[in-house]
Amino acid sequence: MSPIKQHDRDFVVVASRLPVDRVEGTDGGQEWRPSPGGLVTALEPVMRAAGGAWIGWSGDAGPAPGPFDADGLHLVGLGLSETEVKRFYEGFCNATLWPLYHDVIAVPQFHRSWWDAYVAVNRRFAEAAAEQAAPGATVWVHDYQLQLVPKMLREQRGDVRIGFFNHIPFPGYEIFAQLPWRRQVVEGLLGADLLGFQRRADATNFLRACRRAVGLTTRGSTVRVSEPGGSREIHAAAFPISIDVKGLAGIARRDDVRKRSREVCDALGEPGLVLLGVDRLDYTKGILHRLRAYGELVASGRLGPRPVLIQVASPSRERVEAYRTLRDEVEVMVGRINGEHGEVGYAPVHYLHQSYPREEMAALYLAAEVMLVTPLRDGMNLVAKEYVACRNDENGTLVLSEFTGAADELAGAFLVNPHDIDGLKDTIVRAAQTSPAEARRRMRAMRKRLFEYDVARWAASFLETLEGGISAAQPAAAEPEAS
Ligand code: GDG
Repeated sequence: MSPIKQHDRDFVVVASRLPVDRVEGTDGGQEWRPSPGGLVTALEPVMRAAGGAWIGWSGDAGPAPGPFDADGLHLVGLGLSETEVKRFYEGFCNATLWPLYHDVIAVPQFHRSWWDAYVAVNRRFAEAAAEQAAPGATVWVHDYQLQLVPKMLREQRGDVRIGFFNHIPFPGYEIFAQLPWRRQVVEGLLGADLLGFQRRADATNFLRACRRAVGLTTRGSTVRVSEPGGSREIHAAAFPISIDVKGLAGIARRDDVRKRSREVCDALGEPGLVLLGVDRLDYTKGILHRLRAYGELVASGRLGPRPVLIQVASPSRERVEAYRTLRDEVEVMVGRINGEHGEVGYAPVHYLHQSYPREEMAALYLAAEVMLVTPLRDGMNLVAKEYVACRNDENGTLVLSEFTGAADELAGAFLVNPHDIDGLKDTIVRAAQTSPAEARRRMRAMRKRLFEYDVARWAASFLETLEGGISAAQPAAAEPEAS
């Protein structure tokens, strides 16, 4: 553990989770293992250059691990009690805000005790940020779990610059208005100087909530709020997140990964067609709709002989009831399709309720002729971008829900409305039957966009706008490409 130093960090990231996981060490003690995600990849260079700190929860119930250095990053671990894990994380974050912000696909639950826990935990994060930030520092707060932090932090530290990025959609006002604490949430967010969203539509929805829930006036992407010391301008705009494109394309180019991809195909026997789905097992991802469409296609023979769908459904939020129910439903449907249409040596669906290393994921992306990304609602969806990044061979087609942020950017995809099962079936068939030349043209267009705008550019454009204020507010909004 490094000695606790305060007020000396020029750049502070505040996210619900630390970019490391606590694991059992070889000596029986506890160790921290990096959990590489897009966010840490994007922010690591900025963190290192600025000697930044990352504030987050370790992921377990129990006391705070406190500040420590891991892998060259300064981490400040906060603790959540077992009750807070239930009420804040599983409750207000995952059973109130998550369904509400994803168009009420599941019914959001509103409990006052959950809200109280949300306020208390947000306050703890804000206090930790106030303690770490140097005078005039930049603090970047992430996601729906921490929407009250900007205001709470500003109240303590009027000198810091505060950015907030929302990774999930911001809902239309008729839905958002259901939240009993809508005003507090909007006011919490307005503590920031810059609010980033995945799509323009999310920013527009937020600006409308400012007008309707708080009665503020908005002008373009700007909201003006009056405060005791004068008035302040806040900007809300789209900054579509991306991935470490070159890093992933590099993994997909490796000999061992390409060899593994051939092994996967061999292990499937002689599949007529390989389709792939990769999702956290979450009801927003449209897995049931996808399975219904695919099952009917297999039954009708429209995909030709022996198609195989590999469905990776990585375990997620297993203590939340809606997720347990979904798992049961998915597994019943997979069993039914395989039971009715499989035979000895052939299963139409390979369902994998597991998590895999990045190399294995890249090998699967390379094996897939048709990638199915069909969420009912998704802020961005990184899986779609990962598939495109891996296809150095410019082969493969992407079926993509129009209700994802990625659909605004990846115009070479076959866009679908996943609620329309017949439309989904027709689109999957179309994607499977595309000529190689047409598939290549589409893949090239998607790769061009992706390689131009990777996660480093995303972070840089957000931070530059935050530093530059209104005159630099030229958000990297996604412009659809001609397809
Ligand atoms: C939220 C928003 C937004 C999945 N299984 C394995 C694995 N994954 C990786 C994927 C991808 C990531 O998890 C999932 O990212 P998504 O973007 O698809 O979705 P969410 O988790 O819901 O993320 C979303 C995102 O935040 C970023 O702003 O795009 O809209 O909901 O990277 O590859 N990775 C490995 N093994 C697995 O088994 N290694």
